[in-house]
Amino acid sequence: MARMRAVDAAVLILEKEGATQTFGLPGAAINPFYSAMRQHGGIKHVLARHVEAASHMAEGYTRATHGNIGVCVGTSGPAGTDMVTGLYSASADSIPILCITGQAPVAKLHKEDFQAVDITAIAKPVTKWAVTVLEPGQVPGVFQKAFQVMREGRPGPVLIDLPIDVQLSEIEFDPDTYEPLPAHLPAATRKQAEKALTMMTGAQRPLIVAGGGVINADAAELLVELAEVTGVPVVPTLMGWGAIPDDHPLMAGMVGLQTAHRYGNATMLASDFVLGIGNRWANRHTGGVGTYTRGRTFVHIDIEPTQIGRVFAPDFGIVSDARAALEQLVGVAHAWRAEGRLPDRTTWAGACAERKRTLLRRTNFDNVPVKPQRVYQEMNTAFGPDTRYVSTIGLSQIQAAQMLHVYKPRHWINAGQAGPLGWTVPATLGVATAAPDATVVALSGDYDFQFLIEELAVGAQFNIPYIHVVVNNSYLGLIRQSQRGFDMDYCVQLSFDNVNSPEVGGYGVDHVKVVEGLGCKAIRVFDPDSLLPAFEQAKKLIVEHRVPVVVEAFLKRVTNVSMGTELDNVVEFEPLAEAPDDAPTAAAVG
Ligand SMILES: Cc1ncc(C[n+]2csc(CCOP(=O)(O)OP(=O)(O)O)c2C)c(N)n1
Repeated sequence: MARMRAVDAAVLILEKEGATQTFGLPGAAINPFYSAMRQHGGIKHVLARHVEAASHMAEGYTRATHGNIGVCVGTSGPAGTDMVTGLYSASADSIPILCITGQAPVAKLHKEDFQAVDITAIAKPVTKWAVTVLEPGQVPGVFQKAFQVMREGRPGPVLIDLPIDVQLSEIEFDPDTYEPLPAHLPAATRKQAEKALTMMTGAQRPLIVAGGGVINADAAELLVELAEVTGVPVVPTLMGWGAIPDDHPLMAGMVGLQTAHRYGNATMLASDFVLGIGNRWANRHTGGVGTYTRGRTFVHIDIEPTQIGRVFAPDFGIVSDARAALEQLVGVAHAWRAEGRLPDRTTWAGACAERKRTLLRRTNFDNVPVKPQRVYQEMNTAFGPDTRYVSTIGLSQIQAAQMLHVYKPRHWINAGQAGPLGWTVPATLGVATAAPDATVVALSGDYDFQFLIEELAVGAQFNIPYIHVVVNNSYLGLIRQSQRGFDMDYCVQLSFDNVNSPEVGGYGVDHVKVVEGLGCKAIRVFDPDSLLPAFEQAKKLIVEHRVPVVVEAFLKRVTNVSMGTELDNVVEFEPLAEAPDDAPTAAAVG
C-alpha cells in the first residue's frame, strides 16, 4: 500500500485503464490534478484554447482509437459548463469520454463559493453518470466505476467532479493490485440469431442496416462476413459509414433525408425486410416512420434494451452487443449455407448494384465560383482509401456524405446526432492525436470553421498535422435551405466587406490571415481546376511543417443540396449523371 493524495490515485488509475491522453486547461480548482499528471508522467496533455474544444478533442480521440478513452479536463464553474456541449455530443453518438472537473471545497459547495456550480446536476442528462466526489476515500472507486460505466452497455460519457480538498486529501491506494472492473455486454443467443435469420430468409428483398454500434464494437469484419455469407446488401447509417467499404459489391448506399445516396433510398424503398444492428432509426435516416416502415418487416438488434421499440416497434428485437450478435448470426448463416438453407440473392443484390451504378449525382461542374460538388470530386481524387474524414454539420457534411467515399471503420468521424458547430477543428485535433500517421482530412463550412478556429493554434503548438477543407459560401447554407416556410433570412449572412482584405471579395473573414496568424498554413482556391493542385500541395505541407493546413474553396454563394422530408420526396436540383465524365469519382474504387 502507499499513501498518496487522492488526485495521485486518480491519475494512476487513468494509466491503468489506458486513458493516457488528456485535453484541457488548468484553473485553481483543478491545479492539483495537473500537479499529479506532472508528477507521474504517464499521461499526455494537450492544452486547448477553449474548454468546449477540449471536450470535442477527447471525443475525436476516442472515436479514432479502438477502445482508448479520451479525457477532457477543466477547472470549476465555467470550464465544466463549457464542456457540456461535448458531453451532449458524445452521449448522443454513444461515445465514451471522461470529463474531469475541479470544484470548490466540499464545505463551501452550498455557500455560493467562487466558481462553484452544480456541474453534476447540469451534466446529468448528457452523461451516463455524473458525480461530485465528496469523500477522498471514494476517489479510486469512483474512477474505477467510471470506466466500467463508460464501457458497458451503450457507451457514453462520464463526468467526475473533484472538490479541491478531496483532490488534496491523502488516502491509501495500491496501484499494483488495481484491476479494471469487468464491463458486461449483453449477447444474442443462438435461438435469437436463428429466429432473425429465419425472418431474413423468408423475405424476398432483405437489407441489413448497420449503425455506429458495429463500429463501436469493432465488428465491421463480421458484418461484411454476414453480408457475404447471406448475399444480403448492407445500408450503413451515417454513424456506421465505413463498416462496409463503399466499393464492396454489397454496399447498397446510405439512406436518409440528407446524408444519403439516391441509390440507397431507392433500394430501401424497394426492400421488404430490414435487419438493423447497432443503429437507432435516427430521424435523419428514416424520415417519416410511415414511409420507412410501410411494407417492410424489421428485426432490431441493439445493446440498450430501451432502444428497442423507441422509434417504432420492430417485428423482432434482440438485446445484444453488435459483435456478439454478429458472431451468432455468422455462425448460423455458415451452418445454414452448408445445409443449402439460404436463398440465392443474386437477382436482388444485382438490382441494388445496378441502382448504385446508375443513380449517381453529377459532380463535374466547371463553374466559377466553384460548385461544391466539384470540391468532393477533387477530394475523392486527392485522398485515398486510408483517409480519415472528420465533419460535423451543415451543407458540407450533407454533401460529403453524398459524394465522398469511405472504406474503413473509424474513417468517417462525424458528430451525427448533436452536430454542434465548432466541433470539427477540435475533434479533428483529437483524431489526429490518436492517429498521428494517418492522413486526416476535416471538412467545414465557413461558419463551423469560425466557431472554434482558435484551436488551430493547438495544432501548430503541438504539431498535430491535418488538412482542413473549408467550403466557404459565406452563409449559413443549411439554415437558408431549411427555412421550412419561415421567412427567417434576417441578418444572418456571414459576408461583409473586409476593409483589410479586399481580395476575399466580400466573403467577410480573411481565413488565410487568421490561420497563418495562428501558426498554420493556408491555401485559397477560387477556380475548380486549382482544387486538386491545392490538395496535393496541402499533403506536402503537412509533412513538411507538421501543422494543420487549410484549403479554402470559395463557393458559389447560393447552392441547393439534395434533401427532403420523406425518403420518397428528396428534391434533386441537378439532373442525374448520364455519362461517366459527369461524375468521374462517384463510383467508389478501392
Ligand atoms: C452550436 C450550433 N448552433 C446552431 C446550429 C444550427 N446550424 C446548423 S448548420 C448551420 C449553418 C452552418 O453554416 P456553415 O458552417 O457555413 O455550413 P453550410 O451549411 O453553409 O455549408 C447552423 C447555424 C448548430 N448546428 N450548432
